[in-house]
Amino acid sequence: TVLEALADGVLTLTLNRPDKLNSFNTDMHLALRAGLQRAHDDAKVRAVLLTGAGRGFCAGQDLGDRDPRKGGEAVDLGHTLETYYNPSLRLIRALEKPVVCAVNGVAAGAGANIAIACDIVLAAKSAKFVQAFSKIGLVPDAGGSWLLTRILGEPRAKALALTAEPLSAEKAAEWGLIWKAVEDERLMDEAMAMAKSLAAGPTVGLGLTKRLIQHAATNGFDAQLDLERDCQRQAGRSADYAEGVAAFLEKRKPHFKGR
Ligand code: LHQ
Repeated sequence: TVLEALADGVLTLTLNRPDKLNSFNTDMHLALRAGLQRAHDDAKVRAVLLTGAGRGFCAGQDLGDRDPRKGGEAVDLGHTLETYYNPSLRLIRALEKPVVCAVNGVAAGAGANIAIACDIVLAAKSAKFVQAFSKIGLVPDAGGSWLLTRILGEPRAKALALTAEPLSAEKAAEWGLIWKAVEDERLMDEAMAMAKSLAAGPTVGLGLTKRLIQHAATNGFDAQLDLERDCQRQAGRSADYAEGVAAFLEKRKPHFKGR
């Protein structure tokens, strides 16, 4: 249910239930989590590219799998979040390597919010983002209530979540919810080029940069200055920093090793 491919330091994870618009069932949750865990554990992985197979990116929860009429596990959605969604969201945010998301088609419900939890989001111009939750009596999850509000502010976050109106890729880019909207046929090439370039970068410094920017949302200025000091100390001890400076002074391209 999730295809994994590692090439040039990029671990590509492709959500793969195309006939269900890659909506999540238990298998796909476990497969995504395993892929993200591999990204943490395997030093050969220096960037992740997340995308979907077929015409959609991800339609959120497979509603057939969480039909309250069936009873049992389907009824406690808090359990579903804690057991299946939240671990993956935490892995994406905690991974100290860049995660690029190529939103190839509709991203709805938790699918939209998993996309925007990634570090750099590119979307096909035909893709749209739908906070579908309110249509079925649910609330935004998968980090969406936090991310949307941080990124867009209350007025836009509330309107999107309360109305479930689809947001086009171009509008999402204009609003700063994603990095950019690209022509459909260019999406995968651009996203892969971005992921490869990040994978060839100074992984330690990039990971610490991600950590810093994520902490800025909740730190005060003084705490953030302290965190910058600590992260810069760590980055300054990386082999890639030595290589970056040497390459600059020798007027050549750096060859980063990710350490
Ligand atoms: C689907 C789905 C789907 C099953 C399309 N499930 N089959 C967390 C905790 C626990 C439980 C609840 O949820 C959550 C978080 C969530 O994510 S809640 C939000 C769940 N997602 C939705 O409510 C979105 C439902 N889908 C839609 O609104 C539309 O399908 C969208 C806007 C995504 C796409 O519309 P279209 O492009 O018109 O495609 P379609 O509706 O024709 O869908 C294609 C097929 O995919 C279709 O199956 P069929 O057999 O008729 O071809 C759909 O039934 C199926 N599908 N989403 N979530």
